[in-house]
Amino acid sequence: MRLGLGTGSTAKHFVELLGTRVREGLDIIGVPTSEATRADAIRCGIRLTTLDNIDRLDLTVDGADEIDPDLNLIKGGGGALLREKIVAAASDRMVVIADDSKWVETLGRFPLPIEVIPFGLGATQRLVAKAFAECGISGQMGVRKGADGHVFVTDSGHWIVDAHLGRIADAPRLAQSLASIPGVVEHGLFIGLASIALLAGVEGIRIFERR
Ligand code: A5P
Repeated sequence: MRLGLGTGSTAKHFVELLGTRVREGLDIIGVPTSEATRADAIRCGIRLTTLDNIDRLDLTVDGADEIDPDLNLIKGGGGALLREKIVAAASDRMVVIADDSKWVETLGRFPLPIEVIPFGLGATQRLVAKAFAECGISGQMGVRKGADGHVFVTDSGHWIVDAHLGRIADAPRLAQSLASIPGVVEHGLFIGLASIALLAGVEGIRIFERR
């Protein structure tokens, strides 16, 4: 199979377990969704390729920051949302793996990551605020900083604005609005991309399929 390899602490477990299977002879090739995952996959002996070399991926396995009952997601807590979305959109199926703390009735408790071009940030943020208002939501926005206090820069050289919205009543509508703003490279709403979510909790694993 041709696999998309997700990013984050949960996806890292998947990559490591996949590496064990590869060393036992499993024949797969992967496309990583971040430089961190690329390094992990190489360390685990997983053969890698790019989306320039293959047409489609059979499956992507990735984590999420929030999952709602329609299997719409917020992603990007780790800053990899752009490559994660490109890889998910190139995949026949996306399987989300998470613990059940990520399950929510309505998206928005987790701050929504929005990947932006640094140029014209003020103008971009004003249009983002307008999009929020048109969708009946509001909240504080801030440019993400790294642990060193400097602005966090994504693998593709962009910045991330985190929007604290609380509740996104109409996530598909907001996703469309944000996608049309010049200066917004991508946002962390993954609408209609996930096919299955595997949620681990104290009572075992629950499996949800997209309705
Ligand atoms: C990375 O940018 C994110 O989309 C992650 O997939 C998400 O933040 C989940 O990460 P954890 O598995 O570490 O919670």
